[in-house]
Amino acid sequence: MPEHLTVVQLDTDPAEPGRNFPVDLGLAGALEPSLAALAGHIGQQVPARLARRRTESATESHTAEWSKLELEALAARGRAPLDPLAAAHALATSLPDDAVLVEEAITTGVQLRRVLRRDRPGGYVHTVGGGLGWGIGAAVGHRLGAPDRPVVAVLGDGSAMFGLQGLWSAARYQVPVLFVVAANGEYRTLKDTLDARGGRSASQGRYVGLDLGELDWRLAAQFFGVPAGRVRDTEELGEAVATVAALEGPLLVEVPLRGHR
Ligand SMILES: Cc1ncc(C[n+]2csc(CCOP(=O)(O)OP(=O)(O)O)c2C)c(N)n1
Repeated sequence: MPEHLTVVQLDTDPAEPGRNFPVDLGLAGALEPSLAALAGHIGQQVPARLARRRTESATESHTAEWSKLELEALAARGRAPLDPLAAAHALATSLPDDAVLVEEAITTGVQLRRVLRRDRPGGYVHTVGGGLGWGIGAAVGHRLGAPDRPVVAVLGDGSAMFGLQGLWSAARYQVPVLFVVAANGEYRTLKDTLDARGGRSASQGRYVGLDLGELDWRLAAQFFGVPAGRVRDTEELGEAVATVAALEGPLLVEVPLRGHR
């Protein structure tokens, strides 16, 4: 969050504003009438022409940023191991409109949030806490609870190992979920964090205990009875995601990704 911004949090629960992140002003109230009241109030503060100009300029800069990002992602498409932004873009742009994306993808999740259009309520599932291991189970639960919407779970390979047993439930109850494992073979975010701190790991290029090594996710899926494949390029990833609605049971797709170096 840029420092000069004033953060106002509106929530139906008065205990929520400021609970997880600091805010300048907390408001409690039902969202729809509160937003309508705020819009009326702000409408009187800002002249209509100025408001229109600001909206237009924000729209323009957003559109320009979006086009630049999209070009960057498209230029990075190619064969496995995939570029994380290209993979995130292929995934985000192939998702059916009504799909639910359960995202426990850590550094790939950062790229996904840059390119994902989140305009459908309930279409993006994440946690506020940082504990790993919820993603596979949450995806299975989501699909069981709301069977009308296709579910794609995107999981870091490290994260997937914290709740791998959820694949047993997916297989046992034949839950149609597409599990996409972002396989960079490492805990990339922890390496990135060490880089940001500028200590000995970064200067020596030595990251103790943060490599997962060669893991074959097709075999992990097979162990539980979940069919699986490995994508060879960005296009195959897009195809797997685009056809998620046709699944009749679980499917796991391993996506070899470029990692920290
Ligand atoms: C239960 C639990 N154990 C350990 C951690 C610490 N942790 C945070 S991110 C992370 C690595 C995630 O790796 P991966 O899912 O492969 O994503 P990547 O960083 O490579 O994108 C770990 C171990 C945690 N958040 N929760």
